[in-house]
Amino acid sequence: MLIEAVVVRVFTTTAHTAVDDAGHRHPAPEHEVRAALLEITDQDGRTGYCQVQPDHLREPVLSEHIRPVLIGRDPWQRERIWQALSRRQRGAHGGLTDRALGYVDQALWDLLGRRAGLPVWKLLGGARDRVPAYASTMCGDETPGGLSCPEDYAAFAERLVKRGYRGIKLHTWMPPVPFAPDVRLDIRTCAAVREAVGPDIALMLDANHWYRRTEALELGRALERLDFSWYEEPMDEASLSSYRWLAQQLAVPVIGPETAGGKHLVRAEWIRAGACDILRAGVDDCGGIGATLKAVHLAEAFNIDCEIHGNGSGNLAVLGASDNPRWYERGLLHPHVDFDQAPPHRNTIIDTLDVDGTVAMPTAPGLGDDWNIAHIAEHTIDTW
Ligand code: LLH
Ligand code: MG
Repeated sequence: MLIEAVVVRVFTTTAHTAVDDAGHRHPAPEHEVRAALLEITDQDGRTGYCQVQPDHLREPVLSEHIRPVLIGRDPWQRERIWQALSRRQRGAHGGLTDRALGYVDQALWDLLGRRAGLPVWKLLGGARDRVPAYASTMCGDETPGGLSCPEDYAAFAERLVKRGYRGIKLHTWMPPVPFAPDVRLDIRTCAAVREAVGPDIALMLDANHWYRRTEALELGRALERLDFSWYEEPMDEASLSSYRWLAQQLAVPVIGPETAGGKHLVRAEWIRAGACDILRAGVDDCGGIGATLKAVHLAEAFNIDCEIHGNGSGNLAVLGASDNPRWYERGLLHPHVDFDQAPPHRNTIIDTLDVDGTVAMPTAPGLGDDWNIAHIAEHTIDTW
């Protein structure tokens, strides 16, 4: 059964968050946004879906790179398709991103799972049927009672623990917030949260991503004293040497790389260089489910964890298929946003939190997303 159509369907939906000038997400009044689904359909009329950023998968990318590889190909040749796309990246000069490969890979896995009548995490190995979730906060802001000061973070952390979370990751302040970045403020915030939740809750920090080495070291030393479980992206990840320098001086585990290009290959270099104690990969950064699993298994072979960046069904599929990530990243969360409310284009959310702080793997065939197909059809504004 061969692939017959590859379409991006753009539709409108509503959101309660928006990104600032630097791409960090914050609460916003309810407003209409554009979203999109990548749909890969076979000759039987079965379709695999992946939600995509419409501006990250434009028509020229589909027509010049993706359709020529996929149309007429057996979807069960998923790795062959991925390798063909991966090799096209060099000649595409940035036009075919790791993210685009990730979207295609997830939609293909969804199609294969639906064809097999199995959830993808089971097809991939079935390592566990639920995973502990950590609460991942939004970045700091200037909203009183939001995430505007150490006391706000501490109060929010107490709420999260009552909700069942056994782990919390703080994203602190980053520009364009006018008083950011500020190492001392980050330290005071981490201390306030540790004080609020006590010693038994795992805490992690994802701080300003552009500190200098000396600032990153000062912050890392404080995290050691506060018994944090990991320290994430305090510097530009393009500098492997800086992370090696940092990891060699700190006892708190340094995790990375989250956003560096180069898929599983660059992650091998980070392990080899001793630039991280915990590896990091996610389906949208690393080129899809297959490539993220390569990174996870690579880490396993070195007896290190690989923590998964981001939420969603593709990342859950990886988590259900492996056991050296410890956590699912649930968020981004904020005291003023109801994360449990499904947006209109979904009937239910994929990652309901149970009282014990875990999330169950989906049971439906494929990736398990519960799309509101009627809403999407009625609100479609473009297809390419
Ligand atoms: O800078 C941000 O807005 C966050 O760090 C964001 O990228 C988030 O996805 C993240 O890093 N989670 O770990
Ligand atoms: Mg991060």
